[in-house]
Amino acid sequence: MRAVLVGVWGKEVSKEFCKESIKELKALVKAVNGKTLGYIIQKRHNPDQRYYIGEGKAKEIKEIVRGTKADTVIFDDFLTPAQVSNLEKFLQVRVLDRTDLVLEIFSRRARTKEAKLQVELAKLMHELPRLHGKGKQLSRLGGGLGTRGPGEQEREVRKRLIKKRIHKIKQELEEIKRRRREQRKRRERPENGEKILRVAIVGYTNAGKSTLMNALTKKGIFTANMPFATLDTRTSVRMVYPDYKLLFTDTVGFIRKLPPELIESFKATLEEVEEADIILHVVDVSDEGWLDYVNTVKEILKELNADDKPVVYALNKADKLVENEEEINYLPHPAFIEGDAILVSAEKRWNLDKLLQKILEKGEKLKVEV
Ligand SMILES: Nc1nc2c(ncn2[C@@H]2O[C@H](COP(=O)(O)OP(=O)(O)OP(=O)(O)O)[C@@H](O)[C@H]2O)c(=O)[nH]1
Ligand SMILES: [Mg+2]
Repeated sequence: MRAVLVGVWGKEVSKEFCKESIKELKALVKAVNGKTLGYIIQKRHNPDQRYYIGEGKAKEIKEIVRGTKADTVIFDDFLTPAQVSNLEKFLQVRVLDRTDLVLEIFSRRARTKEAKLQVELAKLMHELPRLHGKGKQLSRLGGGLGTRGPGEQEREVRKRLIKKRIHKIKQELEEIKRRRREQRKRRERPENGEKILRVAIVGYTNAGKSTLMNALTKKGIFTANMPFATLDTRTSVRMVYPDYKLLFTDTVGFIRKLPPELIESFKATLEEVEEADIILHVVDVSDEGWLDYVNTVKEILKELNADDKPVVYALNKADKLVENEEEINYLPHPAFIEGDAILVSAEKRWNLDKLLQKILEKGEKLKVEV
């Protein structure tokens, strides 16, 4: 894939945010082994019905596509099916939006049966309304008013098939969810008076969640410098003192403008977040935009009904800011976080004891309140 990227800023989106978002889109392109040849951003208050961007900009993009020999143009937003087909006709190359790209990464990464089903569900849910849109349009192209356009019947058949498959997948996921719940119950049954604290590790993609989980529990979970390395929820145990059992769950990373179909499909996996006693929010503080990421994650937590849980922030990758563990103490503490944040390095295992201590403190408080 040789891609040109397109972003829009304006009333609600600042130029900086738009540029950050484009940078992230670049990482997503890389994750599917694609190459970004250039990008273009436009200030615009309302998306154009036909092209999303203005016609002048569309012409400019066409020039860039020709000059760079790009084969794909990727929009950093959600396009309507009509916009996609108008743009493809005009630009004469494939047009994708952010959702397409994220879905593609997810489908390449899915390994377990559950993840595969979730991704398939998201793709089908994404396709269904688009099938409809394209249908209408093609029949309009087909000419005569009221006549059925070419292929409409096939689309009807496809639509029925998709609906059936969606139903089937949902049933299967429901079954997996049920089994998972049972497993959880068994795992959480306390033995001889031990205390159990469920900690869900959440955060922006690539923040270091899995690395931290590995460092805390000595599990060998796959980590990588790319978005969405983790798609499966894994839980593992860390004993603290003889009688305190911490159950850590690693989760799929969050991202700005996460396609709603994906949140919906991954709800089963993210149920562990809803069930957790404490949220361990991992942040990559070596990234300039980390505060924006924190807010994105908070918003998604809200959607998962998990925004009222106690949160401990692990401000990760501190090793990129200072030379050694000692110096962490001299880093300014981010004021907005009110004392529940610990600077750590998951990779160098810096400050992990302090982090555990903080989690336990929160846990104790919970038990008192209950
Ligand atoms: N320098 C530094 N790099 C780190 C640290 N923790 C994680 N990383 C690196 O950051 C990258 C992402 O780490 P992961 O643990 O896979 O991140 P994640 O949050 O699980 O990401 P996804 O599962 O893709 O959402 C990897 O290349 C890690 O080696 C850290 O404390 N310091
Ligand atoms: Mg991970």
